[in-house]
Amino acid sequence: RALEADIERGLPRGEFLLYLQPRVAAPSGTISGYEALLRWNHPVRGMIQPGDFIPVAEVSGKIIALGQFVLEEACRLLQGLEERLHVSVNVSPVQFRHPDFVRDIQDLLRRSTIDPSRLELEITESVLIEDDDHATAVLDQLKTLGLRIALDDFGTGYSSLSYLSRYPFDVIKIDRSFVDALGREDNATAIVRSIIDLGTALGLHIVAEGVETLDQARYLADAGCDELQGYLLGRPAAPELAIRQIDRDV
Ligand code: G
Ligand code: G
Ligand code: MN
Ligand code: NA
Repeated sequence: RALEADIERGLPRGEFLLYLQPRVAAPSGTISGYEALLRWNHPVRGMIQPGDFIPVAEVSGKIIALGQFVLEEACRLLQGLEERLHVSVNVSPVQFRHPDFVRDIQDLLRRSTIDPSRLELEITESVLIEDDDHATAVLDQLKTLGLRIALDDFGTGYSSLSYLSRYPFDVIKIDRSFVDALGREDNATAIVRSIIDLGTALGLHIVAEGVETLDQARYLADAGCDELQGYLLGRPAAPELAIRQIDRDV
């Protein structure tokens, strides 16, 4: 595949970069951190979204080098950010299952001066389905290193609830489909409220994704959501632009 060879050539040439999307505390609206979202500034095709190259990178194994780049870049960005701010990165299932995953993160943290708790790994349920004992061991080791672990796209998988009790998550990110349905579908408010109550009862930090309207933000803040993320609060942007964005009221 041409795209596959392009990834290999583009990585050392600096064609990949992290965009940052703000996460804000609810209800204050103060920026608490950012989600890192990978972009590819391809010399011929222009800016390519991750949905168009991550699947190729996963099949070809290039996701390992890309994922390592993302983690290193996130640590580098964290060095330049205020110490109260965190950065979350998305971890591919292929990356998560690679035998060197934990060791590479350990090496990275040893080379860096950041507090590991400022780095959050977002994993989806697809990471956990395959092989429980391995996933449990990896998550336990990551926790021991001091990282925070988020369950991304919460509520979209098959057994979200059993995962919550089985694995040591710190954060759940409510999938944007639920946020989008707020005020439009009858059951949406009940579902969102139940997720927040359940997560809170389990001592988890609750983040809502895909917040686009002030009504959604107010509802989520009232229901006890800890952090909000979405176009209302800020779009993914190049780091130098994203970190210039100011806190806003919700
Ligand atoms: O950035 P966007 O706005 O288009 O992201 C689309 C999808 O790509 C999301 O599911 C997101 O989790 C995923 N994604 C974005 N950046 C990364 C990354 O650095 N690594 C992995 N594995 N997935 C990413
Ligand atoms: O799968 P994950 O949750 O990592 O995906 C993040 C994706 O969600 C990115 O593609 C990002 O651009 C997108 N995103 C972030 N905020 C919003 C939003 O408010 N609305 C919509 N539709 N997408 C969003
Ligand atoms: Mn994510
Ligand atoms: Na998500």
